[in-house]
Amino acid sequence: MKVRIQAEPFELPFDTRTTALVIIDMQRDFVLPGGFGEKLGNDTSLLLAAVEPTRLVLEQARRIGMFVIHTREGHRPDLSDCPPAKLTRGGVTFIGEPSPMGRILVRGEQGHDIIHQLYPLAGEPVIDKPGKGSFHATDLHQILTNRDIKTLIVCGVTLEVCVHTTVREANDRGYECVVLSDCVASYFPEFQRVGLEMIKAQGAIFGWVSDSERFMKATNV
Ligand code: TIU
Repeated sequence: MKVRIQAEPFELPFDTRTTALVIIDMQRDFVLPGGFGEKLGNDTSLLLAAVEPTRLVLEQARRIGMFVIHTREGHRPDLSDCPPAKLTRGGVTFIGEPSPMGRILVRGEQGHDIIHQLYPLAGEPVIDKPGKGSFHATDLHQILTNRDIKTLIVCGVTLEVCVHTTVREANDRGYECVVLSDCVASYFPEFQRVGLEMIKAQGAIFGWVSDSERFMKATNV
């Protein structure tokens, strides 16, 4: 299905058959108290605003048969894939430490998994990534290439960290990325505002910005 989405800085045509919805790191460790996000000193409640709009977009994508991919940031239990510089970021180690949701950012732990509202269905690939970007040290590009994916509709957290890194990586690999402003969130309101501005500045320097409502309009045909 060929559609057009209203977006900034300008409307973008895409084909739903060559488009993927990518939901980045909607994990308990970032979104709920007790996990990595809170340990870093953040108010995790700010991220909850993105959950319901993302749920509606996910429901719509599933309804129209759009390819859906989820990502999770985290590490092997022995932390052998965690760079020392990441482990001690800020001079304090949280990754791998115990929390009320299990060991922080460790695969297989409760906190590492995706929140129930956005839980993947069977058949929707889940990309486990050791970095902030979803392409670094993962098979995401291969999976997208195999499906002939050209356009990414991007949701998730946090905007200025894993969403930005992923969109920048995707743009350099030739994908057109549309970030849905109400389906992404930051621990810092100022970063949310300026993070969206950065993406669409200079004639969509590395992507487009739209929102869940305009995604619905574009795909309700
Ligand atoms: N700290 C922060 O804002 N984000 C991360 O560490 N990872 C993601 O953005 N997923």
